[in-house]
Amino acid sequence: MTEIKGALIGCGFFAINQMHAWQDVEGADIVAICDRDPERLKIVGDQFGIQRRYSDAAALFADGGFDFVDIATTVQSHRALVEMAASHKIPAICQKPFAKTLGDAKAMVEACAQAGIPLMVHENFRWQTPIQAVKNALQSGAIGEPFWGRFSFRSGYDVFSGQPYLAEGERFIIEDLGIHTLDIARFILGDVTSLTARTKRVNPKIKGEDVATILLDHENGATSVVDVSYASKLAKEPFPETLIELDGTSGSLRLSQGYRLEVAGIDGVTVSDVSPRLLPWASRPWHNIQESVLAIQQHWTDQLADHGETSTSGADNLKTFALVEAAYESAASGQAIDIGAMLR
Ligand code: NAD
Ligand code: 89V
Repeated sequence: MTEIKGALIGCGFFAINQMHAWQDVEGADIVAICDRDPERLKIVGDQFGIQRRYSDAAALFADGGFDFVDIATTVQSHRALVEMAASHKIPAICQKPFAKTLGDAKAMVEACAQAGIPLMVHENFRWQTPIQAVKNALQSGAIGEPFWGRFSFRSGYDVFSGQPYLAEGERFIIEDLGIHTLDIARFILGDVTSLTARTKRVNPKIKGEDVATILLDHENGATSVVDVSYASKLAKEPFPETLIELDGTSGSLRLSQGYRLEVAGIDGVTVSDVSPRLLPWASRPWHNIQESVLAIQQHWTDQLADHGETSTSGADNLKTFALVEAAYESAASGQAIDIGAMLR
């Protein structure tokens, strides 16, 4: 099989997972890396044996020699780098959060559409083994038509030691973590028509909100709650598990801590272990996220080879990103937000 060649921009904390996953992906290889920080460039270049190293993305694109770019920088540079990829007609993966504003995100989707290149947002949480298991159980019809859901991520894990910038932004949990949980809610129950949110900051050492409770109305008539917290001190730390409750016309489903999936439906009650694999390069408790990084990057590679649309394309992710913007707007105004109006 001919390997598709990629270049990765941004050799920071999370890029290590992406580089490990690229080594495992069938059909793709990273041939060049770029970071404006020489120390990060050296660490990642040496660890993964990449000789082509750039401190400037413009120079990387000018030299070319790759079929896609994986943008693993933080949000500030996403729009400029995606537009640079579009101007060179290079298919692009962009980390979440996709952009700083919905306006920027729409412009990035438009730039890639004009250039005729695929764009995928690295929205990996829906690719987690337990989330895929919930989706499959629902699609099997076991619980009938879902009318209510809860998507919950409550933790006291110290995310700031690995990602210190998370303590510094005006916005925190919805933009960084809730974005994944909102995407899972869309993935499981479908698109959203309106949203109401309330937020809080409990940890006095950080700038943004660390607790959010969001009520969603889905197009199919279901109602769901997305609740996220980094201020919850629990008896057993669940990081980074998303817990799910779904009630349907013929039964119910519960994804609970420890990757336990219970389905009570037309065929009785089944309980299964939907734990992720511990990949050789992964470490607990991150292995759930790390396995999903491999899954989404394999999906990108397969779709690029087959000229198919990715599950979390830029266009798809606008509908998740709109929920993030709407949640902040609703928390500030106290009002419900019409999502359709934001996307028009
Ligand atoms: P980081 O700050 O550790 O790394 C970012 C790197 O990008 C840095 O080394 C920086 O020097 C480099 N960089 C920034 N702008 C650049 C530019 N214009 N050109 C070249 N290099 C540039 O950040 P991180 O924690 O690795 O996070 C990166 C992104 O990954 C964020 O958007 C974050 O939200 C996301 N993330 C996703 C997950 C997930 O599960 N999907 C988990 C953690 C982080
Ligand atoms: O997925 C993320 O973006 C991470 C974390 C799971 C720690 O919130 O920042």
